[in-house]
Amino acid sequence: MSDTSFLNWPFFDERHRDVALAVDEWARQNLPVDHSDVDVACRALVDSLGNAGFLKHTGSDEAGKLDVRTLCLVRETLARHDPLADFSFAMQGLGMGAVSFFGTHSQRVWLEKTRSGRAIAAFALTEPGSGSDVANLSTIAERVEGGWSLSGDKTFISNGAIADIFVIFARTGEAPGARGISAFLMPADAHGLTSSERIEVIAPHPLTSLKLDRVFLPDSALIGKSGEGFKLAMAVLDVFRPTVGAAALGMARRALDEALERTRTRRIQGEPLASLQMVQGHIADMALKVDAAALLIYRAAWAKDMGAARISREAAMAKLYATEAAQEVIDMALQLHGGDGVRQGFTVEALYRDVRALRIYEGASDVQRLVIARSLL
Ligand code: COS
Repeated sequence: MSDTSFLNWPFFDERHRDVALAVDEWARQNLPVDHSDVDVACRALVDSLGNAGFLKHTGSDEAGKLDVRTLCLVRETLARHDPLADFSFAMQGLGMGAVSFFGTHSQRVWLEKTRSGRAIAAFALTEPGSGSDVANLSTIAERVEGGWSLSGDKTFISNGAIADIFVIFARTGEAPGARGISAFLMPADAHGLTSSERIEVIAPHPLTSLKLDRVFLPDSALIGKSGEGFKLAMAVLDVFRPTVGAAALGMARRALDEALERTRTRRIQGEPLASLQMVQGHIADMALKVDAAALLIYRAAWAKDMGAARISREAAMAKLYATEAAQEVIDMALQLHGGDGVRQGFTVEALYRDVRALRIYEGASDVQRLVIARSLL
């Protein structure tokens, strides 16, 4: 196992240490899984993570509690062993985040299913014409008798083809821009909803576009108040952005472990690579980035768990720093592997591909800079 001394930091209680060790033990026995068919792999991962009891941490319990430190610890541990397992875990949380925080009693029935692995969740926000610019999304939800009729296109929807339930954002038009958007709970079998295009990416996972053609959703599908969907989306992202940082941290820890192993065993001029001071300098920089990322991530998670109303700045700092630092740590680990670093079948080669999207999804790095700067200005 990687260095676990960080678990003694004052951010954590005994239950956090227990969960981190339990997930690591489970991951050693069950991961990595076969990625040759990612849809099959993700369905199986949701099933096995549910059976192991870990998915309960992805949503709030009956008392409304969701522990962000636990979410982060599970994500970093899974990502260290198999980034696809982290993806399957994380999507249950992000997908159902709005229901966790703002769902009605009847909407929470879905949460029970996603927290046990009996249903797969997805978060449908991004559109072909609006990625970072959420306030200008154009999927329309029109008022009809007994509910709403939704039409439009969504894209880059993780779990798009395999989800049972979506939280979807659409324009209800109370006001222009951010103040005219609402959130809805939409089952995958809703009439008029199709998964329109498969999107193949640098590190494959079940990613598709969605088409909505007059999809009827009843009044009971509205999450929170109409017109407040933008704030709701941002509140959910505030909680999940530190967890993206945690996934990046798990990948960076793994890369550091791989670099340590490589430089201790690979010999140059009769000595281990690690005996070179220049290599030691790189190792030191990697370890520094790992710890700095962890401090920002668990500061944000701890602040939320302690009851902070809003952690936008802390969350943005955690996501921005941890994902950028992980990219650098993994790049250096790859470099220290020489030619083997770019060979398929080597862990660092896969990590190099796996980490890249994290600097883009759930708010690209420049969006995080914007959030941080606005909080200061
Ligand atoms: N929590 C609660 N309310 C928030 C909020 C948050 N974190 N962030 C913004 N708001 C509120 C603002 O206070 C403002 O409210 P008022 O109209 O009452 O003043 C409203 O929401 C609009 O905010 P703002 O003017 O900052 O919106 P912008 O259009 O400028 O957007 C960014 C801000 C770019 C930060 C936002 O669109 C964003 O995060 N984009 C990235 C989206 C993303 O992560 N996509 C990935 C999807 S999942 S892969």
